[in-house]
Amino acid sequence: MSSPLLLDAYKKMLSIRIAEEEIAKYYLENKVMSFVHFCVGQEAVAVGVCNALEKEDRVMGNHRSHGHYLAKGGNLKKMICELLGKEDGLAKGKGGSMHMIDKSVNFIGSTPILGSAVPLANGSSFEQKYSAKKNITAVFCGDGAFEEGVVYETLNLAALFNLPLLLVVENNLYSVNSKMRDRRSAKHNTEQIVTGFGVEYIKADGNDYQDVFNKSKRLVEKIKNGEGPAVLECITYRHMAHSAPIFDDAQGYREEDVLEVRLEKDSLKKLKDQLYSEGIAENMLVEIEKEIHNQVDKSLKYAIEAKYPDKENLYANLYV
Ligand SMILES: Cc1ncc(C[n+]2csc(CCOP(=O)(O)OP(=O)(O)O)c2C)c(N)n1
Ligand SMILES: [Mg+2]
Repeated sequence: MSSPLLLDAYKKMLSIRIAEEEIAKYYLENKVMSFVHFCVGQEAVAVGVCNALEKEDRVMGNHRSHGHYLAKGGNLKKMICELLGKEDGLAKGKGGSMHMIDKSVNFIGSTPILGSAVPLANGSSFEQKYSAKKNITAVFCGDGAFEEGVVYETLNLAALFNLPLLLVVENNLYSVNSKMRDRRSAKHNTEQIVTGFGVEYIKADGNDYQDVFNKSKRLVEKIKNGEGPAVLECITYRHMAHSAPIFDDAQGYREEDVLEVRLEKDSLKKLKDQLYSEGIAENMLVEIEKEIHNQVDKSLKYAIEAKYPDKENLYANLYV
């Protein structure tokens, strides 16, 4: 992959990380009006997959979707407004971190009920196929959500109708803090489950941008070629706690992904090392980081100063 493409990916991943690290500070000051599930450590999955998509391709997310939204070309100001409950937010400040939607970039929604976005995304891919559109829908779900029954119903229907669906299983080893071996039989085999439905399956190193991008690209091309749905399982590490911007290593539940390993295998570190080895100067990366901080600060300032919804609009667009 050429240096400009890698540099572009690095900027996107670093923007997500810096945005979340800055949001974390506000969260700890109780200024964020919503639960937040941080994706620090998982940026290569979001950017690797979304870089393999076109703007017209659609994406759906879950409860941990800041990275997915920003990687799809989302607007950071609007995302932060949503977290702070401001009217200019993606769901007019009423949805929070787990209910983001922005049709202008074909991010068609995120839902925190585990697995629930998967059949919705399948509906979108059904519409794409039967309207003879050339695009696909990609949906992200975690390893915990992959255990929900509705995911299997979706795989069955997607295969039956040969739908243009890419299911990205972001396997960060835990569902909250519960380990795979406490949730699945030792004989559990995700590849066999997926291929048993007649759906293609590929595993990627979710801590490696190039691996995620190359495998996503291959699958997206096949799906667009009418070869049917696919699952990309990305093994990745969540650096922070399940739903707070704190480091929870002291809880002792982590095994493979202890701090030293997370830092060593960090996708941003890997990309940075690759850029250095291709001759990118250190001061260039320092400047890029400064510029990203500037942009994030501006977005935060904008969101802090933005207005809350008027009282009379509080119940507008609410359906339940
Ligand atoms: C149907 C359902 N059950 C339980 C929950 C509570 N819950 C929210 S996130 C989460 C863990 C999800 O794990 P995973 O799918 O692996 O995603 P990760 O948080 O690791 O990104 C749980 C149990 C929920 N949101 N929906
Ligand atoms: Mg998980």
